[in-house]
Amino acid sequence: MLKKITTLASVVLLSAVTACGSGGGGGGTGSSGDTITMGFAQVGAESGWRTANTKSIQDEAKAAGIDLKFSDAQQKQENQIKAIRSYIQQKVSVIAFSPVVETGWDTVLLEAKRANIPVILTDRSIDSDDTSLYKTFLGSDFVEEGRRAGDWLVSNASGPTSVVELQGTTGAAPAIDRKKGFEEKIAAKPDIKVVASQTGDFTRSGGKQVMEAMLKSQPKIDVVYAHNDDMGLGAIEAIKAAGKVPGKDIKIITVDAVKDGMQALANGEINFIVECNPLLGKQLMDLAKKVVKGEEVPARVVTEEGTFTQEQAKAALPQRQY
Ligand code: GYE
Repeated sequence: MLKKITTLASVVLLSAVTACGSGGGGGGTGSSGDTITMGFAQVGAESGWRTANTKSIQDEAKAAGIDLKFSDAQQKQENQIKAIRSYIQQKVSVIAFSPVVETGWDTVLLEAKRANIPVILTDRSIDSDDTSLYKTFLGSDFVEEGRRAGDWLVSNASGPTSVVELQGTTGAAPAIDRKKGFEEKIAAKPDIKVVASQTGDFTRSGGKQVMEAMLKSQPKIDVVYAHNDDMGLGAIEAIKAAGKVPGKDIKIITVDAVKDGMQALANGEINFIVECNPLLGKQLMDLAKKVVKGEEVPARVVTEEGTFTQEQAKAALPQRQY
């Protein structure tokens, strides 16, 4: 499984359920004619992954003839809630968003439901008992990504190994799940210990800052596990500034596989990357058309992904789109 590379995202459809709700999937009252209007509340522009994700959504909305209203919440939940409320007021046909954190969405999503506007979760999920608040969730399996990172370390570590973890945004699904999957796998080797774990907020500057502090406070660091490429790239800067060689003195594992990360992997500064595919636009627009028509959609759509070693990164880089 570790060796498997998927260059193009394909889709695994899990449990198909009926798109419930009051006929027609709601919404649409404010759209002119047959044009679908989508309100999309993006997390922010915190990483290379996010930039590629935003471009995919904008390009594919255009290609699908969907009128896209797009907002950037600058990593703040309150901004996303405001954007969703404004989409409700504008009576868009469908709302899609990538929740910055997992909890605290019930109230605003209930407002959307009462306004009869269907909601699609993309990329990140929410933690709510009420699954009627959204029609479907399209995105990666973040626990599995964490497991793949842990598997690699278990097969490649020898002797006592001190790991520092750079976590994503506190409370975000990918931060919670990537930690969980990784811990699950390294538990098999008690020699591997996470000696420090802190958030770098999924940004390059955050990763650099946290790594600088860890290099000062930790007597021995063998491995960095960063929840995304950008934080790993920030950590590389800090490691170099401390006079150490990234990829050799300190091994680095990241998640995403965006171009800058893949380049660092090919150069030997990162040791292993778990892929997370940001190109969700096409699948999102297809789902949006269906929920607006009131058609059946699967409750969960999982993007299929692989992993990259240094050699595999060298081979894949020339064709990498993002
Ligand atoms: O891994 C990270 C971004 O939610 C999967 O968010 C996404 C994550 C991605 O900031 O780079």
